[in-house]
Amino acid sequence: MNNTFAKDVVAGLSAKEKHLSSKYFYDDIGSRIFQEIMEMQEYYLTDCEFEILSLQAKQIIDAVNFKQTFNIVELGAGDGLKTFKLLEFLVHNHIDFHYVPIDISQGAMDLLTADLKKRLPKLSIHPRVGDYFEVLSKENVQTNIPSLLLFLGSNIGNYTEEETLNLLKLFNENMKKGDALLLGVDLKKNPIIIQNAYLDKHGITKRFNINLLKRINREFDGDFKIDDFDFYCHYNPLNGEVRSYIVSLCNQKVLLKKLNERFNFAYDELIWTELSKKYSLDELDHLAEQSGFRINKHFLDSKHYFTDSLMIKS
Ligand code: AVJ
Repeated sequence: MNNTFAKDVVAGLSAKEKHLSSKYFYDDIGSRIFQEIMEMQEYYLTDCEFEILSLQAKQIIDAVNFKQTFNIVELGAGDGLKTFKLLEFLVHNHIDFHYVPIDISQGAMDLLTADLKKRLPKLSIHPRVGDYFEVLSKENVQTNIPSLLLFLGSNIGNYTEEETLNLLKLFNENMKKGDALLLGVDLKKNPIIIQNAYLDKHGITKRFNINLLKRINREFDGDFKIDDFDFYCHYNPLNGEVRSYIVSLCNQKVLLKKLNERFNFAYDELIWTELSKKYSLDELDHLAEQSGFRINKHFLDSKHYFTDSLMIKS
């Protein structure tokens, strides 16, 4: 893990167009900053999805329409807060199911399990720690009961269109006919609303990005001068892409002692850190169709900013 991080950092900072992957944002500090982002008023995504799962849990479960005990497998569950309303609905209505949250972080899974045991003592919970592709394929072999997969929070937005298609196909291959996927996706909308969610005036998203440089300093004994870097991001309403960057404010050198690697940064040079892609409902229909699903229904929030789209493996 640490080794891939090192390799990716060196490759990304040696590239002609420098890049670092947003998947490395989430060390303990980064995960805490992400919590702060989710609490910002401008970051509407969390509230929208919470509204959908609070008000439409019954409609979603009715649409899934499993006639027997089933699994709810959540990929990248994190703190699982967004899912709580859905789980609560099921438990309170005595619907038989097992909740299988999967996350790469042991810490996150321990917290989530402890919290849910307290808040929903009757919940049958089977947390798994690991890469979700591995766990997913194992899980599928073990069970012959239907599964509802959850991939929430617009995490899909971090993948390029091609990667997204491959990911959906991979989910599909690991599902049984009739299994369902509930996919949380941020929708294209007035560009100003999207821009404000990412280029926030509090500077929290900036801290989220800059923390990656601090993490590299910590883990590889680097000498990134944090004040000599800034943050920029841009939403392109034509292709639905928010792209985030770290900007070098001067011509400078950085040494990563532990890796014995040096990098030059030109004045105003960019490091691309994140893609947060937004979709239209038509685009989602098309993606679903191309990856072996049929869209059952898009469940939208009242402002129509976000969708939890239910896709069934056909
Ligand atoms: C967790 C990937 C959905 O792209 O909106 C929030 C991460 N980045 N603010 C997103 C993020 C900047 C977030 N996802």
